[in-house]
Amino acid sequence: MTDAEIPETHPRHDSLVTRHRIEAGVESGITSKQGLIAQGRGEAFDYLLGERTIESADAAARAAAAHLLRAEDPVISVNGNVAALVPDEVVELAEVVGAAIEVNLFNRTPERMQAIADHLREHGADEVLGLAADAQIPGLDHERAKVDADGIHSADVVVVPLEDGDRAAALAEMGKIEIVIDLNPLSRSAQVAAVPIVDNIIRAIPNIISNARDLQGASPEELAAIIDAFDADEALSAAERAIREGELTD
Ligand code: PTJ
Repeated sequence: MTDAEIPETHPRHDSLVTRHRIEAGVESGITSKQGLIAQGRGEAFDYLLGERTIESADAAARAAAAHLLRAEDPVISVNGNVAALVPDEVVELAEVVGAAIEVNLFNRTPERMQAIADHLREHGADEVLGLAADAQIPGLDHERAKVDADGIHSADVVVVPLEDGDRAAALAEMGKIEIVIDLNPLSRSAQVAAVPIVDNIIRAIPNIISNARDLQGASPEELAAIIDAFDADEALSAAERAIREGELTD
């Protein structure tokens, strides 16, 4: 079944489309098998959130847009799940905020690196970083530490969706401003982020894009005010409350 064949009226339409994309990602060598497990975990949190963008995630998406517009060298990190789920949206966000795109994998193999870079180019990316791997994130074991010197290594703001906690912590140690997209507010990645967006990536990236378009002409003072008003701890607590106390409808 393709995306188009899943009826829009189906009560779990978005969830089925997402599953289908991850499955196709595994079949084409983009997504790791562990990516299926990660997707299942994310889905459980999303179900408890009511498969909607909660208010605190909306505020986080706006703060993320403000950070990205203010950044000197923003980079969007892409793994196998992100490439399978939102390739068009990653390319669009990179264009709107002037960010680089870098493939950075937990289960790194040359074949997957290449397949993901090709996939992103097929979806309109001009340049995809990550293959040079000529720099290291300090404090991590070899494969996971590999990054590009002119990409993640020198970035000031990094978008790290569905990230492994150790690497997110190591990037924060390097002084990067991290924008983490993760449906689990208790994950270490979300906890170390300057801006944790507790939302499904299929909603979060389009939300950052529309906020970035809206803030395109904003003054540095306006961007600073949005960034200062955002409280990461409060956003995480609000997400945890929503998950623990949410009312299930079906
Ligand atoms: O492609 P690779 O080799 O880099 O591997 C990528 C995965 C995701 C397999 C790897 O980074 C991994 O194992 O991640 P974790 O530790 O399972 O963490 C993934 C996090 O993303 C979990 O907290 C999930 O709840 C969350 N998540 C899963 N799907 C989504 C999500 N968050 C937002 N949107 C989703 N669709």
